[in-house]
Amino acid sequence: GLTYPERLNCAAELVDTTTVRFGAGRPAFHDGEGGSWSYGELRERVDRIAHALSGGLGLRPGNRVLLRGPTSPWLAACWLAVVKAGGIAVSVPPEQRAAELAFAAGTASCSLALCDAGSLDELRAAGVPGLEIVPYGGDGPGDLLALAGRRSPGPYRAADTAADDVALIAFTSGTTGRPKGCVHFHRDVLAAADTFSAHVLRPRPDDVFAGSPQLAFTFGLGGLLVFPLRAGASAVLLDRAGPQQLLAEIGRHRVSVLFSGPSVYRMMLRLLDGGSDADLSSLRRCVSAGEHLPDAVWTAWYARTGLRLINGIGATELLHIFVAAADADSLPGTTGRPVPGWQAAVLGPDGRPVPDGREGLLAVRGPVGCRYLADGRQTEYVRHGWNLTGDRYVREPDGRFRYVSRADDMIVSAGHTIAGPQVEEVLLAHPDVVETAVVGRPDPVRGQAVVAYAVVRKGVPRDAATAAALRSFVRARLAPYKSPRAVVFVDALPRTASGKLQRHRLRDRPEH
Ligand code: 3SK
Repeated sequence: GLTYPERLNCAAELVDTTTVRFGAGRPAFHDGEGGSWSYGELRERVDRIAHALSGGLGLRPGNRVLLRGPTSPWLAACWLAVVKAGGIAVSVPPEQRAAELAFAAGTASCSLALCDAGSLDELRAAGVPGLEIVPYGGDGPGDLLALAGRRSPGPYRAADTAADDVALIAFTSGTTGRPKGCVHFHRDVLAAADTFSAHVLRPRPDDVFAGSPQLAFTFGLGGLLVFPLRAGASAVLLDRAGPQQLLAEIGRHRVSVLFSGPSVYRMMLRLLDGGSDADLSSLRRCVSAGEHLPDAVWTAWYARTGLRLINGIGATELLHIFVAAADADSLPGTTGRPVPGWQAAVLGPDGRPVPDGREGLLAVRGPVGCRYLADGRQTEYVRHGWNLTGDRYVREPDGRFRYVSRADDMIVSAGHTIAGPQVEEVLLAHPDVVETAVVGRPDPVRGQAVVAYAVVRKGVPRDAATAAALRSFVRARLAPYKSPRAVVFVDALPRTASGKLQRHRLRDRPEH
């Protein structure tokens, strides 16, 4: 098992220990505008901000600090400074609006907010009583960096935190219902790096990390901050990079480790098929998580790059990835095996493991646990010492775990149980389909009817003939009862800020 000293500050480990171990001159961050920070510069800036926080701003260990801004080296430095000073980082994505900010800041009892200048109005509009709002990144009066001064008051001594003191509160992006705050300790942050990253990614100090997830999500926090810094590597920190920008930055920075989700890989593939001359020769590790990876994306990425996508499933509740596949284990149709340090099982309705080959609920346990911030849904997520992720899986006889669906994505139609994602997978193999979501619509005869929402390629008629063609495409490949009774053409699918499909919004649609 992983053991950490009783007193541990994860930010000090990530910045100070790494700087001493690998050298202050090595690159830590690159931004999207040609700027780079060395580890020495990162350390000096983190310390300067930490001095300002615990000096002029009166931050005390245990205080919660809201962080809102585009992913950038300065946002990363603020996160590290808050945690180094013993504060608790509560990151929210820059897309969140006043009501969502008020919910996060209120639920997490934040007393201070650090934000980019562009976030000021929205944060003020949130009207959170007692919340001091301090911008960073400019140099005006009241700005964090002006408070921090141009010259360092010297090294900052990290707060003497315990390994199981809280370092961060991360909100689930909420594919359904109200977001939940997930509480994580200093040791959890390092455990994510020392399990998934150390054993599956196996990063090297000369690696350059980049990706599409934002630092506000734990997927991005791990992939773009914690994992590179733990390994002495560097990261390209980009503001909401889309597929086009990502392709360009991979070549520009010689990115070797890429973090993204299936839909961004799919969009990058489309650009590459459309003649993009992006240079991907530096890539050696490509991680896909956040959503189920369709086989077609795995196969096309392999054909295009010769790289096996590292498929993974993680959760905000458990900080990062706990089941994954890399190298020879990475094949289409499997999420892989428990990451070393983690255990996984598939449980039946009685809470006991089902035989291999049978479907059930994925249950995992390991060095990081789910601790919701004052939310009764804790007892649904944690049962009998297992964390129940809400995904249906099969464990194959060879020990690999195969994704079936989200537990609430099952459609029960005329006595048949149908996994929406299985139908989606087939539709995605049709050349006219760009994106799709398959859900159950209440039906007086069948209980539920299978309905496909589809985004089709530009120029393809959104008419009855195309719908019929898609339905027969599915019928030719799956049992006929799985074929959609209706196909609804849409411009885009509803997604959370982190890109996860919100099937419940389709189920709730009026025309449904
Ligand atoms: O959704 C996921 O698969 C995930 C992966 C890593 C970290 C966080 C999340 C939610």
